[in-house]
Amino acid sequence: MPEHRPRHLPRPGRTLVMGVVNVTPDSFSDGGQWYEPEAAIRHGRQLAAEGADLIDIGGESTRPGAVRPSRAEELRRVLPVIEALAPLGAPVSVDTMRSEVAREAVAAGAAMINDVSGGMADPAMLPTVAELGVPYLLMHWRGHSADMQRRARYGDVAAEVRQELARQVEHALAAGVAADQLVLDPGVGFAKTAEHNWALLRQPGFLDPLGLPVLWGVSRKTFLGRLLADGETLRATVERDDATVALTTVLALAGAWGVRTHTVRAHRDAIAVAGSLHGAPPPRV
Ligand code: PMM
Repeated sequence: MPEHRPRHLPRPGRTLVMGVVNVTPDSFSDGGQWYEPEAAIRHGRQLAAEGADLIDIGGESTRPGAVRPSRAEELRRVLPVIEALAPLGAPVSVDTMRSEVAREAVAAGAAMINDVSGGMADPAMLPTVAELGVPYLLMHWRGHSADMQRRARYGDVAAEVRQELARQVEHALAAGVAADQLVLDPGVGFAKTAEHNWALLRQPGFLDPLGLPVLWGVSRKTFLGRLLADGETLRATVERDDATVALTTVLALAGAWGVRTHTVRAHRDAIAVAGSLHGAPPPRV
């Protein structure tokens, strides 16, 4: 195994920042910007230089209504980028719902699997994760993006998301995934309306009873576009970063394990501020 492939979760003693590289023509937040491998690799290097703790590389857009790429196309998108970025220092995670992509990504140097379906999209995913023995980010999910917003129906959103995540954790453990390799994600915007997202964010410790680290992906999402809208016009995706930093601050103060974001430096700064407020000694001058 190459040395750049840690088998355990990083635990830097503060909220960590996962920087996003979407190697897709159509992701909602940065669609097409990093589609060419050279552009994606340059962007990943930039995120690592800004202090990303993890670099998340994905080849499938999960925007509402997105059409899935073939497995071959997904591999063609992500593998060269993983191979180039894995040796740089910041561990790489692969954002995929497909077990075959996860397996090839780990062979190419990925240190973590980020599965937005939490093991539901591909029945081979959980046994594959168990076999590979790498950290696994398990997100709350109710179905593919094409029609997921039809599934945004809850009585008590926090209780139901917690219960459904607990069920997937059971499946992961039963498949042989080690508990200390699991991170949970509430899946902001996935089969959730803006009001559902805010309800979860108002109680950021709602997954604490499950006893696992939690990462939040709120960066540039539509509910922020709506919050900051000018009349009927949503705030443009790339102009939602300041609001995303505000949420990172709140989540860091609440003790989140990690945040998944499109920019890095401002989030590292916000987390440093939150750490100081929490009582970590301020750096000496
Ligand atoms: N959101 C997106 C993609 N992957 N992974 C995790 N773990 N959590 C998320 O919230 C998440 C994700 C969609 O956003 P993007 O198109 O900006 O990557």
